[in-house]
Amino acid sequence: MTYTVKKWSMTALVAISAFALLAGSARATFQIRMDEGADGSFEWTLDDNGSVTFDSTTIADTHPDIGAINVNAYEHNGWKIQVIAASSTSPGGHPPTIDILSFNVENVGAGNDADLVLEVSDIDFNVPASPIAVHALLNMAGITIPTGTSVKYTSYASANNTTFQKDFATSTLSLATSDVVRTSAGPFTYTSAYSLTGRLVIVDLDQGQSLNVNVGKTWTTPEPASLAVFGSLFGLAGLWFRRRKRA
Ligand SMILES: [Ca+2]
Ligand SMILES: [Ca+2]
Repeated sequence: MTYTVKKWSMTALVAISAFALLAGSARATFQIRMDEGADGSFEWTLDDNGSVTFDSTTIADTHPDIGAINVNAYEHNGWKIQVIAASSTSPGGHPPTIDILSFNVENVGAGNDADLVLEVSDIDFNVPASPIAVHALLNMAGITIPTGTSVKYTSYASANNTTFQKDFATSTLSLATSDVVRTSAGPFTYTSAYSLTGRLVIVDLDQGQSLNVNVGKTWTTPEPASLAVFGSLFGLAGLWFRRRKRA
């Protein structure tokens, strides 16, 4: 009896794994890319569950799930990256989200004054039932920004449904040591599947300084309920900053 159950379990496991692989190869459109130099062109682009070699360094997604990318430590061009973790909820996640869960970076290069740019993107987000607004959100409670450094996160949506397509700069969030500037536009109406892109730019992180950006987020809010949650989160963040300023 035990043997039969085990055998059935093994068969199910193999079947599920095969299905996961098939589903994975069909839906691995989630990508991240990074620009570490001053030339403005991207150094590398990494597919979900893929790997890429640049400048003799192999960068691989170590997270087996589709919709989740993990990049472990490497060093290039004066930048020491400890970890990048990002996620996507395409096609049907609620709310539809492109997320930078963790991005840990240190400037270790003498005379390295370039901006650091990280972008995440995915396609095939489901057609919304009603007009949607797209927001950028950073979890400010987790970020300590060195004096003189700024962080800017912008979210984009595109009806062209192409990765890294930046048709609408729907929302921007800029952070310096104690200033938060947020702009927002929309909602937009889509009649077909759309793509989401998040762009994180770090400016003037000096040599010897490091930055841990905990949550950069591009998400869409189709329902008023989500907007209320977003508003209260933002209110809390504002409260935190006011308290910090007073201290
Ligand atoms: Ca470059
Ligand atoms: Ca993955």
